[in-house]
Amino acid sequence: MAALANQNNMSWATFAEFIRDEIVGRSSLVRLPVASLAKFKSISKPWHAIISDQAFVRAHLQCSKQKQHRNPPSFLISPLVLLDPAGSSMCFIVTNIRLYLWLLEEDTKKSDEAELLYGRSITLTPGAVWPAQASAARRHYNFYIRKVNVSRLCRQRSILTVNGQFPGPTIYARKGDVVVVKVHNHGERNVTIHWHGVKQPRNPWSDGPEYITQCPIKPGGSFTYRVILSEEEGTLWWHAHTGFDRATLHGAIVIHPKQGTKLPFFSSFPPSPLEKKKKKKVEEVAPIILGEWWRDDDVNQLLEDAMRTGEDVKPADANTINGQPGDLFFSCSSNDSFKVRVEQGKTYLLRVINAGLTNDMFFGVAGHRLTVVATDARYTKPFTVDHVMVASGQTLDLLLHANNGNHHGVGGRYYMAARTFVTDTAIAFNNSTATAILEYTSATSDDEDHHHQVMPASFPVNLPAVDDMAAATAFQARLRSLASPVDVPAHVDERMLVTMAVNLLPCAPHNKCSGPKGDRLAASLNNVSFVNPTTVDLLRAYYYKHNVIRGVYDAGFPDEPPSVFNFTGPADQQPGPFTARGTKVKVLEYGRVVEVVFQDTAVLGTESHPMHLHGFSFYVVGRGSGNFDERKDPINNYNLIDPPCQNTVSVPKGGWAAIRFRATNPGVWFMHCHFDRHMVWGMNTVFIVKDGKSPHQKMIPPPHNMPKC
Ligand SMILES: [Cu+2]
Repeated sequence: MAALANQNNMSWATFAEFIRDEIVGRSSLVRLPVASLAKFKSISKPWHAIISDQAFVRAHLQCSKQKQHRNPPSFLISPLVLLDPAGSSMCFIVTNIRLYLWLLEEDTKKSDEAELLYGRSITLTPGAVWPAQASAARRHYNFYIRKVNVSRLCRQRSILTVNGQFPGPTIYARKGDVVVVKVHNHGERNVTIHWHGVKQPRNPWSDGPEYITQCPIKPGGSFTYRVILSEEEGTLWWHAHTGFDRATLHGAIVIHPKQGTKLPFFSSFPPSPLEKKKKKKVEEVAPIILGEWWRDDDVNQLLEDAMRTGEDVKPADANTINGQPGDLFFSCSSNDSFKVRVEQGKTYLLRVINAGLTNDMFFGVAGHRLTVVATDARYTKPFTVDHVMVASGQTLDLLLHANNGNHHGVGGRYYMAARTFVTDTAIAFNNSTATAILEYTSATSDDEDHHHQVMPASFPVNLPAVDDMAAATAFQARLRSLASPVDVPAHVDERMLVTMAVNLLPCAPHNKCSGPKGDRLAASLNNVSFVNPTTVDLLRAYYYKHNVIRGVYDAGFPDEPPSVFNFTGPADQQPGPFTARGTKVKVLEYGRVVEVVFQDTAVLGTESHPMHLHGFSFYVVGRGSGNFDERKDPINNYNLIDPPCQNTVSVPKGGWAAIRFRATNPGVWFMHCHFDRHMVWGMNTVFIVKDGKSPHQKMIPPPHNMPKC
């Protein structure tokens, strides 16, 4: 292996040998070491093939025994990874392999059976027999997007779902797995799916935001996403990245530790000496997804209305926990409340995800404290609280010790509650609290319902008020990475100060707008209100260098705001509310260390913003109120020892937050406010991270079936 990795030019024969050594004798499928394959360049005549670009190898396997009866196992090997188009695991043991070299032309990549330009086959028999070996698994899911009717808040509505489920199916995987998800669009509109918080190393092709990394999947079409897990462990989620579709198209991604490794936390805090010796088991329950519900409206209709009129988007009517508003405010939903059943004495892992479109949320459980152990699929130093604040897009892993059952540990009932946290109460907002039920059962009791009916649930007494910023700030300030010190970069190559504002755009001539002062609401970063391209996605434009001819984007996203003002000062010190549109991106050389300071402004009013970056997790090295002071704040208010590692940072209202990351993931990566109405108004930009010099620092080639615009 080492010998191959040092070889820049590898002959077809050497390559074939290498593949055989990797595959034959193993349980398929196996992931090939990326670095060595990327270096394969055959220049031996007559096969002028450069594997690192547009070539694929099709492999036909012979098996000792097939796992499923299908056609003879066959799959494509891209230069870097194995693709499994059939969507099934194949052999118990590979006994033989036949390889074909395929060269694909860009324009022929419409179907699996692209034109064979050059071909050569070779059959390899095992030189030795290896035992079947566990490696990173490949997991397969099929997502069928379709509408179903559901009833909430006494109304029936038709909503978009994955596989008829709301929330959608949970993806289960282990750290380092590859999850292959074929999305079939059986709906009536374009759709894409994003794997929120998954780094997708060198693979922006499967990231998902519409017109950023792909053209949407049209009705009747399908696309296979390859979700490459790497450093993530804990809870992430997936959601649609088209319009407001994610209101109902979302679900959890649960990433367990690798086989043989354990969760790094204890089942009670502080841990008993016995526990320190032997970690106790933590029970899993269904992920807890917080969302929002509009009683009478199709969310995409609301979006269209808002885009037409320039007005704000109508707030949701209710918050939800796993799709249910609960029974606190909404009597007609009371029988459908989501329930978590627990047994006295056990410790439960609650995976809380805020999938809300417009709201951050407070979450708490009556009669129980919660121990935070992870956020955004990264472990934290454990700390115990009465309630948490989870910003839109963020996840929290919480331990709940079930020590409060009544009647010999059976029959206690407690509300779990999710309340809106809002920072600008001058704007109309959804002032509601969703509830679910935590109830104690006995493992042996067959009389559970009796207990549940007689016990009224109690409400979490300490849940903060809807606008309790102090509670939210105090909670976020306690997040720290589990390790100390972490590998936060000490030296910064690129500093960016990025102001965030809600703005206005002038109403187009002959239009009638009903936003503030007869104009349209908009939003911006550094006074650029981002617009998606419409005829091609940015990734394609960048990769195929279409930008030179077609001017799809402008590489001039500014490193600082166009003017310096008292960003968070009184209204009379703010610049005019108008902004300008542009598709401006920031281009980064591979490996640069970037620091972004997000600075809220009071242009049309201060507000907190959950800023989400695709393709990276970043360290949140500082947060503060008022205007960022570049001389004092890095010294006084930064944590470079154990800052939390997140993919979504809650930038405080009227304040700032600083993040750092290394640009070691080549690709095209969206960065945006996770409040969807701010995103569609333009509070976004894109990082293009260029390829590095060595093969494993380059983007992998596109799959052959990218949807076309
Ligand atoms: Cu925002």
